[in-house]
Amino acid sequence: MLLNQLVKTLSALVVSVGIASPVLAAEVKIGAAEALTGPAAKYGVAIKNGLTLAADEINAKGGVNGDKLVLIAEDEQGKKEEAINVFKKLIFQDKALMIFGPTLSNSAFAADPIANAAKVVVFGTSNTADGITAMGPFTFRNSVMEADVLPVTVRAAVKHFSLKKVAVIYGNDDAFTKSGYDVFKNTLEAQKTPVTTTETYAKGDVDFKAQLTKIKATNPDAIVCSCLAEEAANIILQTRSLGMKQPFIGGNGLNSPKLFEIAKDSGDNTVMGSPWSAENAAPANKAFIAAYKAKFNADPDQFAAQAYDAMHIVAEALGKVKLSGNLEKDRQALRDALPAVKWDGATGKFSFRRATSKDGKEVGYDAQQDAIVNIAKGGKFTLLK
Ligand code: 1QQ
Repeated sequence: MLLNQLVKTLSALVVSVGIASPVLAAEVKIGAAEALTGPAAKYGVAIKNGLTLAADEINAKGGVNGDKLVLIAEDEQGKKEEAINVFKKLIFQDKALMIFGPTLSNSAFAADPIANAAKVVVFGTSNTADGITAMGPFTFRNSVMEADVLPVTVRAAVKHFSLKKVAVIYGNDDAFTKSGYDVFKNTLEAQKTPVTTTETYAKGDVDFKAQLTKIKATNPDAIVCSCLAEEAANIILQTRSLGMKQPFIGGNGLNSPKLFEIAKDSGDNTVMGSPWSAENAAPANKAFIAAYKAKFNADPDQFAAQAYDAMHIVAEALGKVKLSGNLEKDRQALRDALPAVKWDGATGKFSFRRATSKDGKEVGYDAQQDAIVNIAKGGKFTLLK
């Protein structure tokens, strides 16, 4: 209380000497557990940037009900154990109101139960595997599930390339690549596209020649890849070195400029779906892209856009909550305010959809958003028309 008083007095002083930026009363601590180093950092750093940009914009406009959003970003390295450690630090030590993250679904399955047990909102901006929000009522995400995106992607790719049969490759030891594979398998069956062969690899593999040689022998029209970006890029490059020219179809893992840093133009004709496109000329997206470029001197990607929107979604919910200073109550109040939020941001119109509950268990909320299908041309994704 004394501290609050002091902040207010200091704030008044700042106002009286005429500094232009708004003066914010209290601090609302928002945790972010993201992969800031290691192979998943290509996603995690973009996410941190998106969260930072949104928080800075919100604070510059007066914060949330006069309070300042303070982002506490910690590196969970894309590893389960680290995600658990970082969640514990943010919840029990930093006493964050809520947590964004972790970057990978694989880590979310390990760490989200901690947030649910502590009754703290955990908000995934990049987790797309099945079952994430089934972990508990405090789990939210604005990342669109592979189960919602892949059927749209596959249908568009089959039509565009007149595909008759495809081969499949996926990582069988990662929750996201495995879940994406399950969705691809069901989708291909439902859409009656035969699979010539299904090959697997493990996290960290760099040589895919054995699997690709088998795929080549079955002569598919395209290759479906449920992969993270770096593996996908190496798979694409090695396919070309084996003289294979097939287009690729992928999921959320491919939504990164990293794909083209490694695969360059060899990645052309890769088809993937996302709610976000750099070409979406909606004012909110144009403003986001311009602000991101100005702040980070780099082009944003889907992960930055989803994180940016996610911070705005949380701020919108917080705007409806009168924070009491009682952390337990405030965490619950944020949880209760989130489901009703609707937002039209960089990724377009967004609302929450209650997850499907199995065996009557209490569940969280998924993203309700349409996917746009993209195709790679000249080393970047462009809308597939
Ligand atoms: C997941 C994903 C990855 C591509 C996140 C970066 O979608 O792990 O769910």
